[in-house]
Amino acid sequence: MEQTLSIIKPDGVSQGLIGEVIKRFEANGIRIAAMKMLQMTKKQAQGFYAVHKERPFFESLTDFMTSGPVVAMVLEGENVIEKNRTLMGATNFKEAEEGTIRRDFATDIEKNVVHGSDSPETAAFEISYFFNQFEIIK
Ligand code: RTP
Ligand code: MG
Repeated sequence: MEQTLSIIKPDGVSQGLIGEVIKRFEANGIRIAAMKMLQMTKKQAQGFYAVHKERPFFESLTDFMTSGPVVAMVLEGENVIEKNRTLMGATNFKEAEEGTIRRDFATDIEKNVVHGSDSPETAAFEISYFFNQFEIIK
């Protein structure tokens, strides 16, 4: 079964959206296989978003992602990488479909509530970045 990494970003946690986001995952047949709350260090955020290190928003993004606690989850289900991306909506909430998490709750292109892996390769890297094999429930 496919797995992906989801993160409820600091703005999602501070807006009180942990339950709302998890409710949407479960209502759509996605299983939570692992979950933890943590506050990332700057180094941890830089490593996580290393693919974006040349982007103009890298500094701001890594500051934002370390600004408060996040909830990291391993999601499991059929086609879950794409399914999660669909539930999240477009990066820019103004372009996101109605009924998506970002359209409903994002406040800014950066403060867009959730992260989701975008391919099987990034999912494998991102899951192992936060979870070891004993923390992922079969
Ligand atoms: P994510 O990685 O967080 O799931 O989001 P994504 O794939 O939809 O977007 P991506 O291009 O990977 O960008 C990562 C995060 O960086 C912030 N961002 N800011 N200021 C900007 O123009 C800008 N562009 C992206 C967002 O928080 C985005 O989710
Ligand atoms: Mg991305």
